[in-house]
Amino acid sequence: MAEVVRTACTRDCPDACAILAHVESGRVVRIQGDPEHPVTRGFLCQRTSRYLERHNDPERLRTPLVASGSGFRRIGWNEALNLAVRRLREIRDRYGPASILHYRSGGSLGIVKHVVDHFFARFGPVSGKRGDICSGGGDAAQEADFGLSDSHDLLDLLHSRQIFLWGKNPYVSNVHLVPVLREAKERGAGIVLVDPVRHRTAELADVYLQPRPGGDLALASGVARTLFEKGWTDPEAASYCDGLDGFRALVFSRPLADWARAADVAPVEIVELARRLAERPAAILVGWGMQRRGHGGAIVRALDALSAVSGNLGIPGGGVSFYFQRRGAFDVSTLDSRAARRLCEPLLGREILDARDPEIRAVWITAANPVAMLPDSATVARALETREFVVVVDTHLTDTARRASLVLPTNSMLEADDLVGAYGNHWIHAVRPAVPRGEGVRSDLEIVSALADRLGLGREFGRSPREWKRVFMQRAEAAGISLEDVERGGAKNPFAGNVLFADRRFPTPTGRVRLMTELPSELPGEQGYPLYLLSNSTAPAQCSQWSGPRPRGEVEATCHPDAAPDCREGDVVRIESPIGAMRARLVLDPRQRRDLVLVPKGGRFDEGACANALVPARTTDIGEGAAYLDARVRIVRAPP
Ligand SMILES: Nc1nc2c(c(=O)[nH]1)N[C@H]1C(S)=C(S)[C@@H](COP(=O)(O)OP(=O)(O)OC[C@H]3O[C@@H](n4cnc5c(=O)[nH]c(N)nc54)[C@H](O)[C@@H]3O)O[C@H]1N2
Ligand SMILES: Nc1nc2c(c(=O)[nH]1)N[C@H]1C(S)=C(S)[C@@H](COP(=O)(O)OP(=O)(O)OC[C@H]3O[C@@H](n4cnc5c(=O)[nH]c(N)nc54)[C@H](O)[C@@H]3O)O[C@H]1N2
Ligand code: SF4
Ligand SMILES: [Mo]
Repeated sequence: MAEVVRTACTRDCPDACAILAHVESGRVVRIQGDPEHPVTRGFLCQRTSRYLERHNDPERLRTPLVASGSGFRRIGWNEALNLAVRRLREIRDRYGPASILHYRSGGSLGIVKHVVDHFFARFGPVSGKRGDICSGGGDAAQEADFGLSDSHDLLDLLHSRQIFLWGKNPYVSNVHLVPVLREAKERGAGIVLVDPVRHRTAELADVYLQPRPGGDLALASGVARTLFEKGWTDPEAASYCDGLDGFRALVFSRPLADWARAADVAPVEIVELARRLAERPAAILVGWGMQRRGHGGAIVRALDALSAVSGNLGIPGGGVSFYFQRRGAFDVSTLDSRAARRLCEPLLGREILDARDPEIRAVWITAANPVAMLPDSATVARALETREFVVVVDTHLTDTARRASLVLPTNSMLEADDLVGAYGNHWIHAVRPAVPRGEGVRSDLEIVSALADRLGLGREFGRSPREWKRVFMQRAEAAGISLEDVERGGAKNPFAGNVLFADRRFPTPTGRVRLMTELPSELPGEQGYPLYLLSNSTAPAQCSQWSGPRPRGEVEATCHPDAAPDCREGDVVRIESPIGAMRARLVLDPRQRRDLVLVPKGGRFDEGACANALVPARTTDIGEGAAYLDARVRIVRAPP
């Protein structure tokens, strides 16, 4: 008899889908999107539709591994946990807790994962990270401008007359936005796409602009200038914006033709964007890729300003949406989040190598593959290889896990017991194990509970996942949404409204929007490396996690024929940057810009197929994000 278990997707994805897992004789035989869920609408993305292959993958780790010679030796859980406790305690007691670094990333967005941070705060506090490789620049921009970063309800887009997809590829990285866009379009909304990379979403758009990578700051300035010149700004704007004169002066500092040239678009295209933005209500959906640049924060600030001066803030169908507060419904305030010090995430490799007083001697890695996913992979790899003790908790032997002293195998998402909130809509869900976790694996919570038990760290670590969920749901329960509600198919975050800033009051020091009034200084070029390396999300992969069979050989690199003049379609090429290289198979596409090459954002470092081997470690202008997409490269023919 098949049983259907309701759960939710914990992957680092804006959608947080409601999943129905069909279980027969203790095995998950099929997963599907919940047809009744208003966002999931019965379908899952390409990568998670194939998740069963990852769950059942013969390469999944089933037993702890300890480094031995140049490889690993299998050990039992008891031995593994005792070893971890002994080494962590020795290093903490001898060199101080700051000599241990805990690094957690987006392998699972489950809220119960915060208990791992809590454990390391109580055991130490140990060193942690600061900044945010994913959204640091944009978060800081919206916090500066509005006092917080959040969004209108997803379905509020059905009230928009114009929808701007500014640096977004929802067909790949936000698939449950696509049906909403289609519906809005059927109701007459215009769709504008701004993206230097030509991709499938362009087919959905009425207007498509293909600016220079990072040209958005100039583009937005030109649009704002046009709004002022044509008298299309909101006459009330001065009543809720600080810095209006300064922003106006900024956008008038150059003529429209200059802004157009800097953005590499035509002046008429700028005027068309301004016209559509003035056709209120217009919603701007800000992608995440674009703010992973040296000027990433300034770009998002410019889009915030566009929405403000065009009168689109706080009205149904308007807004400038970058992020939905996925943790907003959950109460994690009882958890300890202290750190002895914080290392800058985008620069992590160098920061580990350079840390002093004390040096970093041990690293514990939770739900992350920093060797493949952080900038400057080689330095991250070296930083880990040169530590005394590195523990990696993962389902697979990743580029990072291969550098561990101890690898602890963990559960898949279909065995997870957690809570999750979306960052592309306001829904929250319970994650429930469709099947019990396999014998050989332990959840992150079980692992830290076992460590805490051995260390005598207190009874709270003995709580079950459900007991933790009750704690985290307390605030939502008080607002009328119970754990049982979210277990029955999810619920909307009770603290999120449909329209953000509807009263046009902002949680800034003055209660008003703070407009940007200065342009950042020019970014340096990279002599001899004419192409931008755009390492974007791809449909079959979740960052470095592929679905289906293990990829082998070269990744695909797509560019305009003029960007690789001596090469032909299908050639194996070397893509080189000042710090590294990768091999790739060339796909030529005359619709792309001539100044960029497109590769997958994930990858396999040890196989020479990883974009981050080429990406220098640099921070964004604000928020300590990672400027991944400013990496410059050249394409050369690979020796046979
Ligand atoms: N299939 C799949 N989905 C994913 C992921 C994945 O790995 N695979 N990753 C997930 C994660 S971690 C995140 S954070 C989210 C969000 O992921 P995002 O980073 O938003 O997604 P991407 O599709 O990589 O990037 C969005 C678009 O930004 C564009 N872009 C890059 N530079 C510029 C620029 O200078 N200007 C403009 N206008 N556009 C630019 C890119 O060309 C791309 O089309 O997606 C999640 N979804
Ligand atoms: N070049 C380039 N690099 C990028 C980006 C880019 O645009 N370009 N985007 C960046 C972005 S947006 C992000 S968010 C980061 C993502 O960086 P990461 O979060 O490091 O990315 P993943 O490759 O998904 O690695 C997560 C790991 O967690 C494991 N895992 C899954 N579930 C669990 C679990 O429950 N417990 C534990 N312990 N492990 C689990 C997975 O098997 C996987 O190996 O990458 C960044 N890197
Ligand atoms: S990865 Fe995103 S789109 Fe795919 S199933 Fe999970 S939440 Fe849904
Ligand atoms: Mo991300």
